[in-house]
Amino acid sequence: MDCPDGGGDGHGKAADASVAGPRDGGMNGLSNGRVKTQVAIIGGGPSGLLLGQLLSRHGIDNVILEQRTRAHVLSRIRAGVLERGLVELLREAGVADRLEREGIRHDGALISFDDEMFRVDFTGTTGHAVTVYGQTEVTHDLYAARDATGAPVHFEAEEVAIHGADSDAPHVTFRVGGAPMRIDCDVVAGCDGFHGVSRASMPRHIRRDFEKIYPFGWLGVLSETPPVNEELIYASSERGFALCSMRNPRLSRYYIQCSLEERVEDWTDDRFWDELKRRIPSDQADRLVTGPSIETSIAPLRSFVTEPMRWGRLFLCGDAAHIVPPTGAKGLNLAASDVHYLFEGLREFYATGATRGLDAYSDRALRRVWKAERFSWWFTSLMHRFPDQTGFDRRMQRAEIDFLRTNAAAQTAMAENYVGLPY
Ligand code: RFL
Ligand code: PHB
Repeated sequence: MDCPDGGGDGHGKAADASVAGPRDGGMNGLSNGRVKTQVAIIGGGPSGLLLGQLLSRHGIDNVILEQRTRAHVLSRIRAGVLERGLVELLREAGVADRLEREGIRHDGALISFDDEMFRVDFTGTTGHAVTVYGQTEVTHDLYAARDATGAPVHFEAEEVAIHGADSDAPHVTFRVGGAPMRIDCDVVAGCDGFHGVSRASMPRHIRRDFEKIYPFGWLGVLSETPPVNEELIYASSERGFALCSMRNPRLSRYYIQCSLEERVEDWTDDRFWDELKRRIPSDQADRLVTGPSIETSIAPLRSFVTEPMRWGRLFLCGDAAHIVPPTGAKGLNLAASDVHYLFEGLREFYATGATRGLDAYSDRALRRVWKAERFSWWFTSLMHRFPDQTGFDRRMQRAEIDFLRTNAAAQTAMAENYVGLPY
Protein backbone atom coordinates (compact mmCIF):
# COMPACT_ATOMS: atom_id res chain seq x y z
CA MET A 1 0.00 0.00 0.00
CA ASP A 2 1.68 3.19 -1.07
CA CYS A 3 1.53 5.69 1.69
CA PRO A 4 1.08 9.28 0.53
CA ASP A 5 0.91 10.71 4.03
CA GLY A 6 4.17 12.51 4.49
CA GLY A 7 4.08 14.30 7.84
CA GLY A 8 2.94 17.88 7.28
CA ASP A 9 5.53 20.59 6.64
CA GLY A 10 8.28 18.20 5.74
CA HIS A 11 8.27 16.27 9.00
CA GLY A 12 9.25 12.93 7.63
CA LYS A 13 7.26 10.44 5.62
CA ALA A 14 5.06 7.61 6.79
CA ALA A 15 6.42 4.12 6.35
CA ASP A 16 5.34 2.25 3.27
CA ALA A 17 3.51 -0.92 4.19
CA SER A 18 1.97 -2.67 1.25
CA VAL A 19 -1.18 -4.70 1.75
CA ALA A 20 -0.65 -8.09 0.18
CA GLY A 21 -4.37 -8.56 -0.27
CA PRO A 22 -7.54 -8.70 1.74
CA ARG A 23 -7.84 -11.45 4.31
CA ASP A 24 -10.75 -13.84 3.80
CA GLY A 25 -13.90 -12.76 5.60
CA GLY A 26 -15.09 -14.70 8.63
CA MET A 27 -13.40 -14.33 11.98
CA ASN A 28 -11.34 -17.24 13.07
CA GLY A 29 -11.07 -18.02 16.75
CA LEU A 30 -7.65 -19.60 17.14
CA SER A 31 -6.21 -21.24 20.22
CA ASN A 32 -4.56 -19.50 23.20
CA GLY A 33 -6.57 -16.26 23.04
CA ARG A 34 -5.47 -15.71 19.42
CA VAL A 35 -8.05 -14.39 17.02
CA LYS A 36 -7.97 -13.40 13.34
CA THR A 37 -10.08 -10.66 11.87
CA GLN A 38 -10.01 -8.18 9.00
CA VAL A 39 -10.23 -4.90 10.90
CA ALA A 40 -9.22 -4.52 14.56
CA ILE A 41 -10.99 -1.46 15.98
CA ILE A 42 -9.50 0.10 19.09
CA GLY A 43 -12.14 2.04 21.05
CA GLY A 44 -15.84 1.36 21.52
CA GLY A 45 -16.99 5.01 21.44
CA PRO A 46 -19.08 6.44 18.60
CA SER A 47 -16.28 6.29 15.97
CA GLY A 48 -15.37 2.67 16.62
CA LEU A 49 -18.97 1.51 16.89
CA LEU A 50 -20.11 3.31 13.73
CA LEU A 51 -17.17 1.99 11.71
CA GLY A 52 -17.77 -1.52 13.07
CA GLN A 53 -21.45 -1.37 12.18
CA LEU A 54 -20.82 -0.17 8.60
CA LEU A 55 -18.18 -2.87 8.10
CA SER A 56 -20.37 -5.63 9.55
CA ARG A 57 -23.23 -4.67 7.25
CA HIS A 58 -20.89 -5.12 4.30
CA GLY A 59 -19.58 -8.48 5.50
CA ILE A 60 -16.22 -7.12 6.62
CA ASP A 61 -15.11 -8.82 9.80
CA ASN A 62 -14.14 -6.67 12.74
CA VAL A 63 -13.42 -6.84 16.44
CA ILE A 64 -13.76 -3.90 18.85
CA LEU A 65 -11.55 -3.47 21.93
CA GLU A 66 -12.85 -1.07 24.59
CA GLN A 67 -10.86 -0.11 27.65
CA ARG A 68 -13.88 0.66 29.84
CA THR A 69 -17.18 -1.05 30.60
CA ARG A 70 -20.20 -0.57 28.37
CA ALA A 71 -22.02 1.16 31.25
CA HIS A 72 -19.18 3.65 31.58
CA VAL A 73 -19.15 4.46 27.85
CA LEU A 74 -22.93 4.95 27.96
CA SER A 75 -22.76 7.20 31.01
CA ARG A 76 -20.75 9.93 29.29
CA ILE A 77 -22.77 13.04 28.51
CA ARG A 78 -21.24 14.68 25.47
CA ALA A 79 -22.38 15.92 22.10
CA GLY A 80 -25.93 16.88 21.22
CA VAL A 81 -25.96 18.33 17.70
CA LEU A 82 -25.76 16.02 14.67
CA GLU A 83 -24.99 17.26 11.17
CA ARG A 84 -26.91 15.83 8.25
CA GLY A 85 -23.81 13.85 7.17
CA LEU A 86 -23.79 11.95 10.45
CA VAL A 87 -27.55 11.39 10.29
CA GLU A 88 -27.17 9.97 6.76
CA LEU A 89 -24.32 7.73 7.90
CA LEU A 90 -26.41 6.42 10.80
CA ARG A 91 -29.16 5.64 8.29
CA GLU A 92 -26.66 3.83 6.09
CA ALA A 93 -25.55 1.86 9.14
CA GLY A 94 -29.19 0.91 9.83
CA VAL A 95 -29.28 2.58 13.25
CA ALA A 96 -31.40 5.66 12.66
CA ASP A 97 -34.90 4.42 13.55
CA ARG A 98 -35.04 5.95 17.04
CA LEU A 99 -33.17 9.02 15.85
CA GLU A 100 -35.84 9.58 13.17
CA ARG A 101 -38.55 9.35 15.86
CA GLU A 102 -36.94 11.21 18.74
CA GLY A 103 -34.35 13.53 17.16
CA ILE A 104 -35.37 17.18 17.08
CA ARG A 105 -34.84 19.06 13.82
CA HIS A 106 -33.34 22.52 14.33
CA ASP A 107 -33.67 24.97 11.46
CA GLY A 108 -31.69 27.73 13.11
CA ALA A 109 -29.96 28.90 16.28
CA LEU A 110 -29.95 32.06 18.38
CA ILE A 111 -26.91 34.19 19.08
CA SER A 112 -26.85 36.83 21.78
CA PHE A 113 -24.31 39.48 22.64
CA ASP A 114 -25.02 41.15 25.97
CA ASP A 115 -28.79 41.71 25.87
CA GLU A 116 -29.26 41.65 22.11
CA MET A 117 -30.30 38.41 20.39
CA PHE A 118 -30.75 37.39 16.75
CA ARG A 119 -31.38 34.22 14.80
CA VAL A 120 -29.30 32.51 12.15
CA ASP A 121 -31.63 30.63 9.82
CA PHE A 122 -29.88 27.42 8.74
CA THR A 123 -32.57 26.04 6.47
CA GLY A 124 -33.41 29.36 4.87
CA THR A 125 -29.76 30.05 4.01
CA THR A 126 -28.42 26.56 3.23
CA GLY A 127 -31.45 24.32 2.71
CA HIS A 128 -30.25 22.08 5.55
CA ALA A 129 -30.99 21.65 9.26
CA VAL A 130 -29.20 19.91 12.16
CA THR A 131 -30.66 17.28 14.49
CA VAL A 132 -30.54 17.44 18.27
CA TYR A 133 -30.07 13.90 19.58
CA GLY A 134 -27.60 13.02 22.33
CA GLN A 135 -24.31 11.25 21.70
CA THR A 136 -25.31 8.93 24.54
CA GLU A 137 -28.37 7.88 22.52
CA VAL A 138 -26.31 7.42 19.34
CA THR A 139 -23.89 5.20 21.27
CA HIS A 140 -26.75 3.28 22.85
CA ASP A 141 -28.29 2.62 19.42
CA LEU A 142 -24.94 1.52 18.01
CA TYR A 143 -24.38 -0.95 20.87
CA ALA A 144 -27.89 -2.35 20.35
CA ALA A 145 -27.10 -2.83 16.63
CA ARG A 146 -23.75 -4.44 17.49
CA ASP A 147 -25.53 -6.88 19.81
CA ALA A 148 -27.87 -7.77 16.96
CA THR A 149 -24.99 -8.56 14.58
CA GLY A 150 -23.21 -10.61 17.24
CA ALA A 151 -19.86 -9.04 16.27
CA PRO A 152 -17.44 -9.10 19.20
CA VAL A 153 -16.59 -6.28 21.59
CA HIS A 154 -13.97 -6.93 24.28
CA PHE A 155 -14.72 -4.61 27.18
CA GLU A 156 -12.20 -3.75 29.92
CA ALA A 157 -9.36 -4.49 27.51
CA GLU A 158 -6.12 -3.62 29.29
CA GLU A 159 -2.58 -3.05 28.06
CA VAL A 160 -3.75 -2.66 24.46
CA ALA A 161 -0.70 -2.50 22.16
CA ILE A 162 -0.45 -2.25 18.37
CA HIS A 163 2.37 -4.19 16.67
CA GLY A 164 3.66 -4.13 13.10
CA ALA A 165 1.45 -1.27 11.90
CA ASP A 166 4.10 -0.51 9.28
CA SER A 167 4.22 -4.14 8.11
CA ASP A 168 1.68 -6.10 6.06
CA ALA A 169 0.69 -8.21 9.06
CA PRO A 170 -0.22 -6.04 12.03
CA HIS A 171 -1.52 -7.46 15.29
CA VAL A 172 -2.92 -6.12 18.51
CA THR A 173 -2.27 -7.54 21.96
CA PHE A 174 -4.25 -6.89 25.14
CA ARG A 175 -5.47 -8.51 28.34
CA VAL A 176 -8.98 -9.19 29.52
CA GLY A 177 -9.33 -10.19 33.17
CA GLY A 178 -5.57 -10.79 33.20
CA ALA A 179 -5.69 -13.28 30.29
CA PRO A 180 -3.45 -12.38 27.32
CA MET A 181 -5.16 -12.02 23.93
CA ARG A 182 -3.90 -11.36 20.40
CA ILE A 183 -5.74 -10.24 17.29
CA ASP A 184 -4.12 -10.68 13.86
CA CYS A 185 -5.65 -8.37 11.27
CA ASP A 186 -5.24 -6.54 7.95
CA VAL A 187 -5.87 -3.09 9.31
CA VAL A 188 -6.05 -1.36 12.70
CA ALA A 189 -8.58 1.48 13.15
CA GLY A 190 -7.49 3.75 16.00
CA CYS A 191 -10.83 5.03 17.34
CA ASP A 192 -9.69 5.34 20.95
CA GLY A 193 -10.14 9.04 21.61
CA PHE A 194 -7.67 11.73 22.59
CA HIS A 195 -6.01 9.72 25.40
CA GLY A 196 -5.87 6.38 23.56
CA VAL A 197 -2.85 4.31 22.52
CA SER A 198 -3.28 4.53 18.75
CA ARG A 199 -1.88 8.00 18.11
CA ALA A 200 0.89 7.35 20.63
CA SER A 201 1.84 4.21 18.66
CA MET A 202 2.83 6.32 15.66
CA PRO A 203 6.53 7.18 15.79
CA ARG A 204 7.21 10.79 16.74
CA HIS A 205 9.26 11.45 13.63
CA ILE A 206 6.42 10.69 11.20
CA ARG A 207 3.80 12.70 13.00
CA ARG A 208 3.28 16.37 13.66
CA ASP A 209 0.88 17.75 16.27
CA PHE A 210 -0.79 21.15 16.10
CA GLU A 211 -2.39 22.42 19.27
CA LYS A 212 -4.07 25.43 20.83
CA ILE A 213 -5.12 25.42 24.47
CA TYR A 214 -7.76 27.97 25.45
CA PRO A 215 -7.46 29.67 28.85
CA PHE A 216 -10.91 28.50 30.02
CA GLY A 217 -13.25 25.52 30.17
CA TRP A 218 -16.98 24.79 30.02
CA LEU A 219 -18.98 23.86 33.09
CA GLY A 220 -21.89 21.75 31.86
CA VAL A 221 -25.14 20.87 33.63
CA LEU A 222 -27.83 18.41 32.59
CA SER A 223 -31.22 18.98 34.20
CA GLU A 224 -34.69 17.51 33.92
CA THR A 225 -36.27 20.84 33.05
CA PRO A 226 -37.86 22.09 29.82
CA PRO A 227 -35.34 23.95 27.60
CA VAL A 228 -35.48 27.73 27.97
CA ASN A 229 -35.98 28.14 24.21
CA GLU A 230 -36.93 25.78 21.43
CA GLU A 231 -33.66 26.67 19.67
CA LEU A 232 -30.08 26.68 21.00
CA ILE A 233 -28.81 30.00 22.38
CA TYR A 234 -25.10 30.82 22.06
CA ALA A 235 -24.60 33.79 24.41
CA SER A 236 -21.64 36.13 24.81
CA SER A 237 -21.75 38.41 27.87
CA GLU A 238 -19.39 40.53 29.92
CA ARG A 239 -19.32 37.66 32.43
CA GLY A 240 -18.35 35.09 29.79
CA PHE A 241 -19.94 32.67 27.34
CA ALA A 242 -23.05 30.54 27.97
CA LEU A 243 -24.88 27.95 25.88
CA CYS A 244 -28.47 26.83 26.29
CA SER A 245 -28.97 23.44 24.66
CA MET A 246 -31.23 20.46 25.15
CA ARG A 247 -31.68 16.75 24.68
CA ASN A 248 -35.49 16.58 24.47
CA PRO A 249 -38.51 18.67 25.55
CA ARG A 250 -38.00 17.61 29.19
CA LEU A 251 -34.20 17.54 29.38
CA SER A 252 -31.96 20.61 29.13
CA ARG A 253 -28.22 20.93 28.73
CA TYR A 254 -26.59 24.20 29.75
CA TYR A 255 -22.96 25.31 29.74
CA ILE A 256 -21.11 28.33 31.08
CA GLN A 257 -17.53 29.34 30.38
CA CYS A 258 -15.43 28.91 33.54
CA SER A 259 -11.81 29.32 34.57
CA LEU A 260 -9.56 26.27 34.45
CA GLU A 261 -9.20 26.41 38.23
CA GLU A 262 -12.91 25.86 38.90
CA ARG A 263 -13.96 22.65 40.68
CA VAL A 264 -17.34 21.00 40.14
CA GLU A 265 -17.82 20.71 43.95
CA ASP A 266 -17.84 24.49 44.25
CA TRP A 267 -20.85 24.86 41.97
CA THR A 268 -24.15 24.40 43.75
CA ASP A 269 -27.20 24.29 41.51
CA ASP A 270 -28.27 27.74 42.76
CA ARG A 271 -24.90 29.23 41.91
CA PHE A 272 -24.98 27.73 38.43
CA TRP A 273 -28.52 28.95 37.60
CA ASP A 274 -27.73 32.40 38.96
CA GLU A 275 -24.61 32.68 36.80
CA LEU A 276 -26.36 31.34 33.70
CA LYS A 277 -29.19 33.88 34.07
CA ARG A 278 -26.68 36.71 34.19
CA ARG A 279 -25.15 35.65 30.87
CA ILE A 280 -28.23 35.23 28.68
CA PRO A 281 -30.65 37.96 27.52
CA SER A 282 -32.93 39.07 30.37
CA ASP A 283 -36.16 37.96 28.65
CA GLN A 284 -34.69 34.44 28.36
CA ALA A 285 -33.41 34.51 31.95
CA ASP A 286 -36.92 35.44 33.13
CA ARG A 287 -38.43 32.32 31.57
CA LEU A 288 -35.63 29.89 32.48
CA VAL A 289 -37.01 26.93 34.44
CA THR A 290 -34.45 25.74 36.98
CA GLY A 291 -34.27 22.46 38.86
CA PRO A 292 -31.79 19.98 40.30
CA SER A 293 -28.82 19.05 38.10
CA ILE A 294 -28.47 15.37 37.25
CA GLU A 295 -24.93 15.69 35.89
CA THR A 296 -22.28 18.38 36.23
CA SER A 297 -18.86 18.34 34.62
CA ILE A 298 -16.03 20.63 33.54
CA ALA A 299 -14.25 20.24 30.19
CA PRO A 300 -11.17 22.23 29.16
CA LEU A 301 -11.22 23.68 25.63
CA ARG A 302 -8.60 22.65 23.13
CA SER A 303 -7.93 22.60 19.39
CA PHE A 304 -5.66 19.75 18.30
CA VAL A 305 -4.76 17.99 15.04
CA THR A 306 -2.22 15.31 14.33
CA GLU A 307 -0.88 14.80 10.79
CA PRO A 308 -0.90 12.37 9.09
CA MET A 309 -3.90 10.38 10.27
CA ARG A 310 -2.42 7.15 8.99
CA TRP A 311 0.77 5.19 9.51
CA GLY A 312 1.10 2.05 7.41
CA ARG A 313 -1.94 -0.03 8.30
CA LEU A 314 -2.96 2.06 11.30
CA PHE A 315 -5.69 4.64 10.58
CA LEU A 316 -6.72 7.22 13.19
CA CYS A 317 -10.37 8.22 13.43
CA GLY A 318 -12.21 10.85 15.49
CA ASP A 319 -10.84 12.29 18.73
CA ALA A 320 -7.76 10.03 18.41
CA ALA A 321 -6.60 12.38 15.65
CA HIS A 322 -8.19 15.73 16.45
CA ILE A 323 -10.03 17.75 19.07
CA VAL A 324 -12.12 20.88 18.60
CA PRO A 325 -13.51 23.20 21.26
CA PRO A 326 -17.23 22.33 21.57
CA THR A 327 -18.49 25.78 20.51
CA GLY A 328 -19.20 24.70 16.92
CA ALA A 329 -20.57 21.24 17.90
CA LYS A 330 -18.12 19.62 15.50
CA GLY A 331 -16.30 16.84 17.45
CA LEU A 332 -18.66 13.92 16.94
CA ASN A 333 -19.49 15.13 13.45
CA LEU A 334 -15.84 15.13 12.42
CA ALA A 335 -15.48 11.63 13.83
CA ALA A 336 -18.33 10.66 11.51
CA SER A 337 -16.70 12.09 8.38
CA ASP A 338 -13.46 10.25 9.24
CA VAL A 339 -15.46 7.03 9.59
CA HIS A 340 -17.10 7.68 6.23
CA TYR A 341 -13.76 8.13 4.41
CA LEU A 342 -12.17 5.13 6.11
CA PHE A 343 -15.18 2.92 5.51
CA GLU A 344 -15.20 3.86 1.81
CA GLY A 345 -11.50 2.99 1.57
CA LEU A 346 -11.94 -0.33 3.34
CA ARG A 347 -14.99 -1.26 1.31
CA GLU A 348 -13.10 -0.64 -1.93
CA PHE A 349 -10.11 -2.57 -0.63
CA TYR A 350 -12.14 -5.62 0.34
CA ALA A 351 -14.24 -5.50 -2.83
CA THR A 352 -11.45 -5.03 -5.36
CA GLY A 353 -8.08 -5.12 -3.59
CA ALA A 354 -7.52 -1.48 -4.65
CA THR A 355 -5.91 0.78 -2.06
CA ARG A 356 -6.71 4.14 -3.62
CA GLY A 357 -9.30 5.11 -1.01
CA LEU A 358 -7.14 3.99 1.89
CA ASP A 359 -4.14 5.81 0.46
CA ALA A 360 -6.20 9.00 0.14
CA TYR A 361 -7.77 8.65 3.62
CA SER A 362 -5.53 10.96 5.62
CA ASP A 363 -5.53 13.78 3.07
CA ARG A 364 -9.29 13.63 2.52
CA ALA A 365 -10.08 13.52 6.23
CA LEU A 366 -7.60 16.27 7.13
CA ARG A 367 -8.97 18.64 4.54
CA ARG A 368 -12.37 18.53 6.22
CA VAL A 369 -10.87 18.45 9.73
CA TRP A 370 -9.00 21.71 9.22
CA LYS A 371 -12.11 23.51 8.01
CA ALA A 372 -14.02 22.39 11.10
CA GLU A 373 -11.04 23.37 13.27
CA ARG A 374 -11.15 26.83 11.73
CA PHE A 375 -14.89 27.22 12.32
CA SER A 376 -14.68 25.99 15.92
CA TRP A 377 -11.72 28.29 16.65
CA TRP A 378 -13.50 31.27 15.03
CA PHE A 379 -16.76 30.72 16.92
CA THR A 380 -14.91 30.13 20.19
CA SER A 381 -12.80 33.27 19.73
CA LEU A 382 -15.86 35.33 18.84
CA MET A 383 -18.05 34.30 21.79
CA HIS A 384 -15.76 33.90 24.84
CA ARG A 385 -14.15 36.37 27.25
CA PHE A 386 -10.38 35.93 27.26
CA PRO A 387 -8.44 36.73 30.47
CA ASP A 388 -6.17 39.23 28.70
CA GLN A 389 -8.92 40.73 26.56
CA THR A 390 -8.78 44.51 26.15
CA GLY A 391 -11.64 46.93 25.54
CA PHE A 392 -10.52 47.04 21.91
CA ASP A 393 -10.75 43.24 21.63
CA ARG A 394 -14.29 43.27 23.01
CA ARG A 395 -15.29 45.97 20.52
CA MET A 396 -13.91 43.79 17.73
CA GLN A 397 -16.11 40.92 18.91
CA ARG A 398 -19.11 43.23 19.04
CA ALA A 399 -18.41 44.56 15.53
CA GLU A 400 -18.13 41.06 14.13
CA ILE A 401 -21.36 39.98 15.84
CA ASP A 402 -23.05 43.09 14.47
CA PHE A 403 -21.83 42.20 10.98
CA LEU A 404 -23.13 38.66 11.40
CA ARG A 405 -26.48 39.98 12.67
CA THR A 406 -27.00 42.24 9.66
CA ASN A 407 -25.21 40.56 6.78
CA ALA A 408 -26.87 37.77 4.82
CA ALA A 409 -23.61 36.48 3.32
CA ALA A 410 -22.01 36.23 6.78
CA GLN A 411 -25.02 34.33 8.10
CA THR A 412 -24.94 31.94 5.14
CA ALA A 413 -21.22 31.27 5.69
CA MET A 414 -21.84 30.56 9.36
CA ALA A 415 -24.84 28.36 8.65
CA GLU A 416 -22.97 26.33 6.00
CA ASN A 417 -20.26 25.53 8.50
CA TYR A 418 -22.70 24.82 11.33
CA VAL A 419 -24.92 22.39 9.38
CA GLY A 420 -21.74 20.70 8.14
CA LEU A 421 -19.61 21.01 5.03
CA PRO A 422 -20.17 18.25 2.47
CA TYR A 423 -18.09 15.04 2.76
P1 RFL B 1 -14.44 8.87 22.29
O1 RFL B 1 -15.88 9.19 22.45
O2 RFL B 1 -13.48 9.47 23.24
O3 RFL B 1 -14.31 7.28 22.35
C1 RFL B 1 -13.06 6.63 22.43
C2 RFL B 1 -13.24 5.31 23.12
O4 RFL B 1 -11.98 4.65 23.18
C3 RFL B 1 -11.81 4.08 24.48
N1 RFL B 1 -10.37 3.92 24.72
C4 RFL B 1 -9.72 2.76 24.55
N2 RFL B 1 -10.16 1.55 24.17
C5 RFL B 1 -9.23 0.54 24.11
N3 RFL B 1 -7.93 0.71 24.42
C6 RFL B 1 -7.45 1.91 24.81
N4 RFL B 1 -6.17 2.06 25.11
C7 RFL B 1 -8.37 2.99 24.88
N5 RFL B 1 -8.24 4.31 25.22
C8 RFL B 1 -9.48 4.85 25.12
C9 RFL B 1 -12.50 5.07 25.40
O5 RFL B 1 -12.87 4.47 26.64
C10 RFL B 1 -13.71 5.48 24.56
O6 RFL B 1 -14.82 4.66 24.80
O7 RFL B 1 -13.92 9.21 20.82
P2 RFL B 1 -14.68 9.11 19.40
O8 RFL B 1 -15.36 7.78 19.27
O9 RFL B 1 -13.71 9.54 18.38
O10 RFL B 1 -15.87 10.20 19.50
C11 RFL B 1 -15.57 11.57 19.59
C12 RFL B 1 -16.69 12.30 20.36
O11 RFL B 1 -16.92 11.63 21.58
C13 RFL B 1 -16.32 13.77 20.63
O12 RFL B 1 -15.72 14.34 19.51
C14 RFL B 1 -17.57 14.62 20.99
O13 RFL B 1 -18.14 14.20 22.20
C15 RFL B 1 -17.21 16.10 21.10
N6 RFL B 1 -18.33 16.95 21.53
C16 RFL B 1 -19.30 17.34 20.62
N7 RFL B 1 -19.25 16.91 19.35
C17 RFL B 1 -20.25 17.27 18.46
O14 RFL B 1 -20.17 16.88 17.30
N8 RFL B 1 -21.34 18.03 18.83
C18 RFL B 1 -21.46 18.48 20.10
O15 RFL B 1 -22.48 19.10 20.40
C19 RFL B 1 -20.40 18.18 21.04
N9 RFL B 1 -20.48 18.60 22.29
C20 RFL B 1 -18.42 17.39 22.84
C21 RFL B 1 -19.51 18.24 23.19
C22 RFL B 1 -17.48 17.02 23.80
C23 RFL B 1 -17.59 17.48 25.09
N10 RFL B 1 -16.63 17.06 26.01
C24 RFL B 1 -16.93 16.56 27.27
C25 RFL B 1 -15.27 16.84 25.58
C26 RFL B 1 -19.63 18.72 24.48
C27 RFL B 1 -18.67 18.37 25.42
C28 RFL B 1 -18.82 18.98 26.77
C1 PHB C 1 -24.75 20.03 23.62
O1 PHB C 1 -25.99 19.99 23.54
O2 PHB C 1 -24.13 19.32 24.43
C2 PHB C 1 -24.01 20.97 22.77
C3 PHB C 1 -24.69 21.68 21.79
C4 PHB C 1 -24.00 22.58 20.98
C5 PHB C 1 -22.64 22.75 21.17
C6 PHB C 1 -21.96 22.03 22.14
C7 PHB C 1 -22.64 21.15 22.95
O3 PHB C 1 -21.98 23.65 20.40
